[in-house]
Amino acid sequence: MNADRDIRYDWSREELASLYAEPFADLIFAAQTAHRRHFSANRVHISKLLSIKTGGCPEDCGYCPQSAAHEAEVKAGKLKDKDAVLAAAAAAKAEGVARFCLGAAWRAPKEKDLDLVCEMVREVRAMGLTACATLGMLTAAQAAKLKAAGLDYYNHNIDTSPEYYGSIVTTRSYQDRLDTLAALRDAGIRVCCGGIVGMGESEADRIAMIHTLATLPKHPDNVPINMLMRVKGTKLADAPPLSPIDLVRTIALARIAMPASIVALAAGREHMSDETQALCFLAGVNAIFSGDKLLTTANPALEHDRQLMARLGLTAASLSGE
Ligand code: SAM
Ligand code: DTB
Ligand code: SF4
Repeated sequence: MNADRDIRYDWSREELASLYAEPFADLIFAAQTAHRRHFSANRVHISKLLSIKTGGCPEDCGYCPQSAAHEAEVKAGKLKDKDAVLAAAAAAKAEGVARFCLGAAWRAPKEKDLDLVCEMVREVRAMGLTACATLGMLTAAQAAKLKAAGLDYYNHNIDTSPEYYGSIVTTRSYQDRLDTLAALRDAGIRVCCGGIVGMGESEADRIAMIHTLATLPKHPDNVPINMLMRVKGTKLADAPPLSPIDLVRTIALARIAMPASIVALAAGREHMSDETQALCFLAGVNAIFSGDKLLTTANPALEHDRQLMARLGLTAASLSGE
């Protein structure tokens, strides 16, 4: 059977809600079936993040320690220089990482800064790494510039449901996010787009978030699911913890609704048991970030991840993506 035949864009919220509510074993079985139709079941893509410009961001995203509206213990810095970025990329490559992602705490890049990032992207790719970036909102011309520099992926999350978005961010709209996603698609850059769970959202919000992603004109190539890292000083520092079972159900839903997309377990692994992570892999996760730091928050140590992958019989996808 042609594996692409099960890629659908006509999901309804009701249909996704009834999948989400299925008996756990049935939901996981459906997710595994979808996963195995499109991917090698035990292969995981490993990316590494580097914050190239940290803190002092003018946006007020309630979850983010880098927002200037928050009093989190993040020191604002300038754009890192190219040599420092390339040294970090070389170290990541030596650790077996295939994708290197440059993150900047900007609402949108300034032209001069974008040119510097384009130079970094060119050199990261020349090292044989897949290059990703997340720099905030982009115009069509900026997306085209990044494409010309060879950028493989751009991360831009919708974060949550359209209904809940305004309770989390007020300095930009859901439509702004969708507009940047359209600019990326038009430029031919692969899209990395997902969201965050554990922000006090309802089950309906989690389902609506997956629905939004699965009914975009094209499914994102990568879907990162972040468990909120609750950071002191941010608006969501005291958000009620989400049960890992709900995280796993959300992941399974993403896997079923977007079967050919890479689904990443992004932020939050630091506070998850090995068993929760094993369930996430079982539900269709096939990507993680490695290294003990994400952008500003903690992530499991490389050695711990290596052992966990070995215990689960998971292997890292190579630089060629196989
Ligand atoms: N400033 C750019 C933007 O917002 O698009 C790029 C960097 S931003 C830190 C990348 C993504 O990280 C956000 O869209 C959000 O989904 C995620 N993120 C930020 N803070 C987080 C936290 N405390 N816990 C989980 N995910 C978080
Ligand atoms: C994504 O969805 N998660 C990553 C990546 N894309 C850029 C970022 C997580 C950041 C977590 C908070 C921090 O470390 O500052
Ligand atoms: Fe700025 Fe991005 Fe953090 Fe929002 S998520 S405050 S845009 S760095």
